[in-house]
Amino acid sequence: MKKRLLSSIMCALLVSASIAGCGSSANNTTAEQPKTEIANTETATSAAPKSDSDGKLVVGFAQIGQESGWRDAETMSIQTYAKEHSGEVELKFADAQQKQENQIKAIKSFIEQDVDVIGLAPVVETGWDQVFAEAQDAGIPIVLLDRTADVDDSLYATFIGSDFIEEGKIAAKQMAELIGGKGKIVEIEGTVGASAATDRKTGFDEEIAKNYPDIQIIASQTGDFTRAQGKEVMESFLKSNPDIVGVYCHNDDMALGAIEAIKEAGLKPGKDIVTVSVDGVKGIFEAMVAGEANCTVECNPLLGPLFFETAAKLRKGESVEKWVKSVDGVFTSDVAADVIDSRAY
Ligand code: GZL
Repeated sequence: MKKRLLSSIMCALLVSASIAGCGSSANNTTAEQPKTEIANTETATSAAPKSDSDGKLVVGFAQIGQESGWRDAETMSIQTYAKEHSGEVELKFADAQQKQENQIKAIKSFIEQDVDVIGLAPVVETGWDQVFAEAQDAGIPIVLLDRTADVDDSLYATFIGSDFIEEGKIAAKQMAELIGGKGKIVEIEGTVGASAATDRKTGFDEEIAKNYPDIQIIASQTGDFTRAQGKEVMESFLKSNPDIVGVYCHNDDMALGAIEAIKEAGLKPGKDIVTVSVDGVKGIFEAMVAGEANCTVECNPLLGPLFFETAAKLRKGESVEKWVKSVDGVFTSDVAADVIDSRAY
């Protein structure tokens, strides 16, 4: 930390004159992204710009992979923001291909490169203590994006993401309404150990158990948040359970796979078997317009601007909320045709 502080002071002295031109406050006000601002480095006297980054905010982001349309939308949001603000930010981006060890390697590399802030969408909740402590020892704050990690909250600066338990509860209420409060349903879960899967299951299952005694969840299995595995799991459910009236999927991509399986079994998705899922990606709106899906609980992936805004605050030494909660909506098939063209992802 001392090394960093000393080099930062030297660096600030050496480059303070040169950053006068490159600091700017930028409002990203394009329709599809929420309005946000990046810190103006001219006024960030306490900023510790890197000598090799011309005073820019240098961020390392360890992304999970490309498992779903939602994930691709989040990646686009992050990379687009960095590109549109290339005068103020430098993004080092790693795609971990769904492997925690690759995310850990990326974080270690970002520490070696002495970035200002590290961003991470933790593929699973556990196994982060050691590398988070290394980042803390190096004086580099960690921002968790869209999934949480099971560590002491002193080891990360903030979590930017949705309330997955609430998403699960909302999905349960929607499912109950769609099936008239009774019948046998199945559940296709996200990645084993991922906070988004664990909490969407908790929220849904507890709501059903507490308020809908005539609804039975007769099977529940992971589809790893992918369309292909969602289809495989639904095929197996259909083979062993002829009387399913609804399927709850932890994301839309698995629901789209389940819809394929329902159709190949000669049944009508959205009618014989209703679907409730989470994310709000374009594909599920298209399925709802076609009458093949019934409800999606939105989970906003366009977190790029908020992520960089938060990183800029942390670099300036400002404090941030421990949980910056996304605000999400709920969309049913009766409104899908009206809103599909305005969807940003
Ligand atoms: C939610 C995010 C989940 C999405 C999936 O914040 O972590 O991961 O719901 C994605 O589509 O794979």
